Amino acid sequence: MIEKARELFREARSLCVLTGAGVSAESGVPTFRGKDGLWKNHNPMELATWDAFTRDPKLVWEWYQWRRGLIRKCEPNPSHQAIRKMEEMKEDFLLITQNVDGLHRKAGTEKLVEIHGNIWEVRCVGCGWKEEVFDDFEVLPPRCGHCGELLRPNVVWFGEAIPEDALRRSFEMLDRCDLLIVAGTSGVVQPAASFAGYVLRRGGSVIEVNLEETPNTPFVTIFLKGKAGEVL
Ligand code: BJW
Ligand code: ZN
Repeated sequence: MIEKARELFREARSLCVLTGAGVSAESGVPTFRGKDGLWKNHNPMELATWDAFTRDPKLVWEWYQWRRGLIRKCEPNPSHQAIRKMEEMKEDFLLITQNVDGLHRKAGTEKLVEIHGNIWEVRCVGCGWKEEVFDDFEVLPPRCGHCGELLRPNVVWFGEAIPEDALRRSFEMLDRCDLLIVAGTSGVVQPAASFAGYVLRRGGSVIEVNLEETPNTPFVTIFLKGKAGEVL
């Protein structure tokens, strides 16, 4: 299997990589659907919504502040580094990540699209002002210095659209890549969950790397079971 995967990798002129929370797990970032996904008994799937934010912005911000504190201490792991090396090896390359932690950028990857946004960026729900903030907020929920409205993390919650530019850049690559490597994602959150099927239908190859099988597994060209940091 790994030999066949190597061959597909070598032959690919155009390489796309799609990552999910499993790729950051080895850096110490909790996954969403894993056993460590709960925070103070709250399900992340219920916190990552506009509804939760309007109901209780302080609670949602406490969750994000906790995650930001945790991620701040995390370093890229061998998965992030392997993907950066792949970028060096292939002239036509794009990383599509669902991760908001910024670890791929920290590892040096430049050709990347963060389709679910970035946890270090905040956006004003009133005037749309955006900025990167690395430090903790003293008062939660934080407010905009320009208009006084609530600031929110600049991430994509359930029911919200993926930013148009991110989706356009993703599909430009999904439309032309010879190989898509899908690593560390449970393959249940749309639209990323359909990228593997999309590439396969147009004749591209797909290698999936995961600790366990996912809804994508029956359809991929090669499934490599194992830790992303080792397999990649
Ligand atoms: C390892 C490992 C190791 C562990 N090595 N592996 C069609 C059908 C049904 C529903 C929908 C649909 N289209 C849209 C929807 C609704 C919804 C959706 O998909 N719901 C499903 C859950 C049913 N999608 C949306 O709402 C999306 N928006 C959208 O489609 O908009 C349409 C629209 C158009 C126009 C106008 C308006 C709307 C948006 C989805 C946003 C997702 N947001 C989150 C939060 C981001 C912010 C934050 O971080 O706080 O994104 S939810 C969460 O899930 C996060 C993740 O990026 C995402 C995916 O999770 P991921 O990465 O797969 O992690 P896990 O934990 O699930 O899996 C980890 C995997 O790693 C596991 O498989 C492990 O085995 C593995 N693993 N360690 C290798 N060491
Ligand atoms: Zn504002």
